[in-house]
Amino acid sequence: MATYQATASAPVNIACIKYWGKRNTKLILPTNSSLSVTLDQDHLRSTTSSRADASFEKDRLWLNGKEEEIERDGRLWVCIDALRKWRQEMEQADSGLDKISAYHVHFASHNNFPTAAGLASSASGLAALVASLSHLYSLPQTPSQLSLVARQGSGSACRSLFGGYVAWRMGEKEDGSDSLAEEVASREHWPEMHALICVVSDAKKGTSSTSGMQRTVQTSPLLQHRIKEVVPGRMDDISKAIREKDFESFAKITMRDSNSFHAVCLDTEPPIFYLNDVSRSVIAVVEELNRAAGKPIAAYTFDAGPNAVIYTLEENMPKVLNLINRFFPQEASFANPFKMDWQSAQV
Ligand code: 2P0
Repeated sequence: MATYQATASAPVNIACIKYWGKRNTKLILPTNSSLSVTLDQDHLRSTTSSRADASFEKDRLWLNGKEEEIERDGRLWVCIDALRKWRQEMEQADSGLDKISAYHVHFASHNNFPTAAGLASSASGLAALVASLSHLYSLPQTPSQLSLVARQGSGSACRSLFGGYVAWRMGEKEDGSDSLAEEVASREHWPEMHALICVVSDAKKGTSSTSGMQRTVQTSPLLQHRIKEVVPGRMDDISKAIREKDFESFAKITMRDSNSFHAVCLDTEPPIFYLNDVSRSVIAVVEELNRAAGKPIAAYTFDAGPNAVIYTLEENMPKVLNLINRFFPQEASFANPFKMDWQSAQV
């Protein structure tokens, strides 16, 4: 008897223009477009295998070896259902195809980085799951079409279906059919770009992104300014910087957008604090490095937690590493509650 299985992996992506806020929480439609860089590194990925079999009694998922429930109408369920419907349509159009859409599917997913390291795993995890099931079903859909599904698993996941520099266009339609990810430039276009991941804390974050961003939507006047006046121009400017490989502009926009995102978190009621003292020291060190260089040669960015990602060109990585090691020595990490670990990634 034929076995139907497929494996796919997807890397973590780190946003330069941040996604923060939904206009539709069910369909996961954002209040602004966003842009990220997908880290092309073997040890920051999720890998998911899916297997369909007539003997399976229900869909099941194991995440890092532990079974997680697939709630009916929950985010995962919605993704599986959407892909299964595409497969059903194919089977209806071509009677020669095996009717595997009728089988239940088992998924096994693992991250090759510690989930507790505070690095977003939902983006890579959901993207890997969608890619894996679409392989299993031999779906003809493009990565952008698949991103419509991954988006409904976790907003940022839609960007992890592409490598390189990726935009998630917020779209205008109410049904979300134009809220999708697309490539701005391939990784090969600007291979000198590197990212340094600085794990400031591996504690689980206090406020989840999902609940935090909706509190911001409900209470922050500053968010309205950000989504209407600030982000649209930045999306254009950073895309141009990427196309022209203009690191100075890329860095300035990236740092300002990270700060803008954390400002709207602070403008939320009650306020959300993701940065800690170490995060702020990283900002100070990078600002000083850039001041001394006379131009931006490194760019910090922070997501919904204290960990820093520093973008820099390969030629400047030794300088950045040297500085980070000097100010945040690894040896001290065990004694220091604000420990800092780092990993260099080519993007
Ligand atoms: C981003 N973040 O653009 C921003 C920056 C966090 C800060 O995408 O509710 O986990 O699953 O759509 O995708 C985190 O949001 O939230 C996020 P849901 P998600 O990367």
